[in-house]
Amino acid sequence: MSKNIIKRVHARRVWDSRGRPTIEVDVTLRYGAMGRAIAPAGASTGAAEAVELRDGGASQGGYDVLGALGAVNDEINTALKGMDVRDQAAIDRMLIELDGTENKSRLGANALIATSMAVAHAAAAAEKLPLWQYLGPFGGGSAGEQLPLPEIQILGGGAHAAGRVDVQDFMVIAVGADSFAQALDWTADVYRAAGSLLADSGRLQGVADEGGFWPAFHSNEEGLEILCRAIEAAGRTPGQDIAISLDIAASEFGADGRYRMVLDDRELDSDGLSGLLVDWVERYPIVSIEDPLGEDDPEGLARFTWAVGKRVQVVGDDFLVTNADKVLDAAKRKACNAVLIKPNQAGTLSETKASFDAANDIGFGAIISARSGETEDATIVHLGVGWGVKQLKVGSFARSERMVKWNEGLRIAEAISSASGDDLPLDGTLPPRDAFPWK
Ligand code: 2PG
Ligand code: MG
Repeated sequence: MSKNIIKRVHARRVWDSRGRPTIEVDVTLRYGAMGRAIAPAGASTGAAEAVELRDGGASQGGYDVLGALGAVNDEINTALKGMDVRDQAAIDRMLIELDGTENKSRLGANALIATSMAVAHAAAAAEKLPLWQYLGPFGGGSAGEQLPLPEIQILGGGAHAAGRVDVQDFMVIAVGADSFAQALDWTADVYRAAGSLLADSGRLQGVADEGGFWPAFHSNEEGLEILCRAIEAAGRTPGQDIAISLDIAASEFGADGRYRMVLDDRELDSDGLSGLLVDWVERYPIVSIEDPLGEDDPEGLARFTWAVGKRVQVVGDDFLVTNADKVLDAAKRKACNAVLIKPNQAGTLSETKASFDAANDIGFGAIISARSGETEDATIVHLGVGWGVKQLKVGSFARSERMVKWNEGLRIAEAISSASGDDLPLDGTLPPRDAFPWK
């Protein structure tokens, strides 16, 4: 039907949460329906991620995106004009072929992912459906009627806080919450409590890239202690109501099996770091650890997963870069048991979905995730609900580029309950507890 035919693909330059330029794409259809999406940007990127195209040079410290912008407005617009917006697979194939490189470095993963996501939004708009619904059960998709379980950062470190703490994300997961809204309520209390604890002890230095507190700690382990105390101060039981999740982002402070933890003033080999984390797992209510070892250390990851993988979710982010083949390979090696799903690491929605499908096929857990550089774009929440991804990571519980995602989840929760006719709670059904890899 011609209402689904792409008339124009147009990019403009907008700004992300770090004040850097990024790409926004509008896909307009023949009868005027329009979809819009913005590319996010990582700071602790995996070496094998699809490459975002930055201009280099003097403009905006080298971060400008005029090359990627031109790619959308010229080549991509010409190629996609006249295509049926519902055929996401064909459009993504066209984008991949047009780029022609292994890592999307010619047109840029930022140009491609903003286009690919805007195409999905336009297809949903033509059907007058929100994206989650277009992708999900009411649009003939396969997802359930659940909101993903939020994984929310309380303290930020690593590349998001000038390396002041080596561990990148100290997060909480409200494992005992009954609904999406309750998980947010509980986490808001923990976030506030952590802020007060840090301020009262004079250790509050600021707020890191994703909105988590940026603390002046004497050791990485202090972060775990503060999390437990904040959970208790919020009136919850650590481990039972609210558990701890870490993103070690180990590739940021180690390579070739050597890890330098600056705050703890120690250098560890692969088994040393692994041992330290196993010790933390024994002593703190940790249910999930992301990138515990470097992306170049699959044997170490396999040893770590062997040690804790029955009771802890071991997540590959930099290690798997949202790549279906790498997910399958990791499963064979038994290196980790879950994958972080970031659309811009893959470069197109079809490739992103393929890595999620691969995870499902082999029984890996999956977390759909934002980047440290974000905007008002809330597409990942729609993908999470529409595809049926069980966990969602978008940073902390502050700053609008984060809150826009949590708030979109609340709106979707309400819409699901009124659209379903079943007796679903307005505040968002969460996946059953035994759905998580750490159970
Ligand atoms: C990560 C993300 C989000 P970045 O490592 O998981 O926390 O960070 O976007 O910088 O890669
Ligand atoms: Mg990570």
